[in-house]
Amino acid sequence: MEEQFAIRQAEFITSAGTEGNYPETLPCEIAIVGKSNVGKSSLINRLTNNQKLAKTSSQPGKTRLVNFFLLNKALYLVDLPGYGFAKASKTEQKSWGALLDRYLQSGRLKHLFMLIDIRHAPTQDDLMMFRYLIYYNIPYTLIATKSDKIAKTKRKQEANKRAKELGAPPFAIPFSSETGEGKAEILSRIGQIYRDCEAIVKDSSEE
Ligand SMILES: Nc1nc2c(ncn2[C@@H]2O[C@H](COP(=O)(O)OP(=O)(O)O)[C@@H](O)[C@H]2O)c(=O)[nH]1
Ligand SMILES: [Mg+2]
Repeated sequence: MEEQFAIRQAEFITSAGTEGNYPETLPCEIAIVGKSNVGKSSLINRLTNNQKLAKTSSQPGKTRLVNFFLLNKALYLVDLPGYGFAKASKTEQKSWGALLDRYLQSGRLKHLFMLIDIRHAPTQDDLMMFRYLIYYNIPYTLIATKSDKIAKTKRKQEANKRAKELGAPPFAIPFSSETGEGKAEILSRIGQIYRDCEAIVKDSSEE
């Protein structure tokens, strides 16, 4: 495993809406997408060991803004609004699409963590989201959430199956915000991404 990104400090910076009021850019920004209730906010809290950092909810569709969290004053972790909440109106769905488009096309993000539920086949929205990120060539890592809900012996296999059903190479990291399973693997992924971001900055400053 690659060296882990050790999170020493984490803070909420700001929420942005469709007007694109994002904070000043940093060389490294990783965003998190997935349907509402899949566990995006819980993942942020587990990674940062702060249960209060990102608001979690058992009521789907509560986060309608792009939330920026700063790690070690060096890297942004971005909580994107969830998709696929059944009760959302057409207008709400449209504004969600506009928000996501605007963010993904801002050129800020270096990597996307796409979260899928380890227990269920991807939804139509998951499939659409995945096609979108392939279309825009966005580097991504798949994370299969709520792994504590299935038997330990099946986790790897089910996570990979979810990835395959999405149309991706058959690999997803099983993760549980309840037990912390997969946390080390995600932190090494962040470490790797962070070092890549730094290398890009170094290259361009030497030109
Ligand atoms: N058992 C279990 N529940 C989880 C896990 N992650 C999230 N949840 C629960 O799922 C619900 C939605 O989580 P949240 O992080 O708010 O999802 P978000 O809408 O994607 O940000 C909450 O009730 C969480 O407690 C997990 O890994 N295991
Ligand atoms: Mg959330």
